[in-house]
Amino acid sequence: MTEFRSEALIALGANLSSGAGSPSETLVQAISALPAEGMVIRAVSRFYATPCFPPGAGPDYVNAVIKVKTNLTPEQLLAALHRVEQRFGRERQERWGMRTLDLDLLAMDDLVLPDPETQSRWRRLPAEEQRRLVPEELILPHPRLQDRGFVLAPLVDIAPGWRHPLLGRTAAELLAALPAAELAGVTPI
Ligand code: PH2
Ligand code: MG
Ligand code: MG
Repeated sequence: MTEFRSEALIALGANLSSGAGSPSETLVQAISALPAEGMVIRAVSRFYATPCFPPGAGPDYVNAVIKVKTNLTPEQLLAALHRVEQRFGRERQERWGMRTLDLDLLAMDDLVLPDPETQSRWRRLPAEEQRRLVPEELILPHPRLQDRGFVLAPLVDIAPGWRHPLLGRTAAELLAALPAAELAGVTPI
């Protein structure tokens, strides 16, 4: 079979060296580990050096976004991403904001999970609650996708026409709507 059921967008980030090497080397090796987990890589963005968010919480990141095809369900895909994170991860993460590898599922087809009301509630969460609250269930699209230059800049490299299923805006439109400060220092490597 050459037909895959779904297309997924995945954000990659790292700001600490791993067993694979520098953050960029970790991202390259993490991408090459995905086919064995049931994903076919369809597109890879440029790699970006990005200032850590929130400022001061750790070293700068390297960020990228990829597009994959898969027959995995969203939950299976998330579990596969967690396995790859663990393979490149450290035993402990002492501080929030520092990580050897972060793989975030941004979106899968035009799925909204668990339902539009819940996705919208997480998307509209006030900034101070975003620091404290972590959803226990998978929320799609990723609730912070529209806010982050380090996600939207690489996303627009590979999927400028991807449309947010609830906001109705494309990735390119979301990037254009970002405050300039969100893109300060977001630089292709
Ligand atoms: N990820 C975080 C926290 N802060 N900052 C940047 N620049 N890039 C990230 O990927 C990132 C972050 C938590 O996942
Ligand atoms: Mg993340
Ligand atoms: Mg994550």
